[in-house]
Amino acid sequence: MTRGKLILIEGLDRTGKSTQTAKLVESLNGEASLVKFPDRSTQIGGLIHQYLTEPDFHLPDQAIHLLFSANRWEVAQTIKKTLAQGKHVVLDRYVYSGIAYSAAKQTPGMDLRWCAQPDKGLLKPDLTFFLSNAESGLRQGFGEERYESTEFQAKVREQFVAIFDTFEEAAYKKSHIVFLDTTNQSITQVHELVHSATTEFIRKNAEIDEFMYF
Ligand code: NYM
Ligand code: MG
Repeated sequence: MTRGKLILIEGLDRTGKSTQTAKLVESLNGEASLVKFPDRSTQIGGLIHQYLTEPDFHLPDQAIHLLFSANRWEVAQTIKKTLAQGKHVVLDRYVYSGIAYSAAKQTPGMDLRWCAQPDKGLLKPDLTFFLSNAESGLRQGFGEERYESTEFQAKVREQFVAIFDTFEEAAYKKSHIVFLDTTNQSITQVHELVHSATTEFIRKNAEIDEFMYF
């Protein structure tokens, strides 16, 4: 039996990641499980949730960055076990969000390389979708959490571009990345694109059995 595939949906806030990851898992008919980052249900996730939702909850940029990474390490073994059992894992955000949101703060010393370091050794996705939507800032609820301002999202977008354009290629073996602009597309249309690209990828890469790491 070959291992399951690690499939990631990334993007800025309110671009439809949670909807699309849930629909993808459902459409894979029990062959996949969903993992969302941050996982707010753990102790570390609880601190992250407080940081995101309580303006008076202060943490140094370095500390919250390491907590987001620790939150991934908490479930790293579970993800690997699931894949080893032949089941796919669909991720709602992962390492790239970790790097992009922290680097966007432009805190002295926290460049892409620094931000990428704590996630070194985590499993690398086989297939990544990057969702963008010109109207994401208009979605309901936008602005409720830290980082949800049009200004900051523009900075995060720049960091995502830098990661996928140059840094990713230089630092690691490149994984498959699909860029999807979902502006003016319905949930169903986006889902059909994501689903068909995923099933085709799984079919074409069925024999790939070695794990890839950041
Ligand atoms: N976020 C998410 C980070 O800053 N670093 C990370 O490593 C991860 C996984 O958390 N604005 C930020 C991006 C989001 C926020 O995520 C909450 P979501 O998907 O909106 O619940
Ligand atoms: Mg959000």
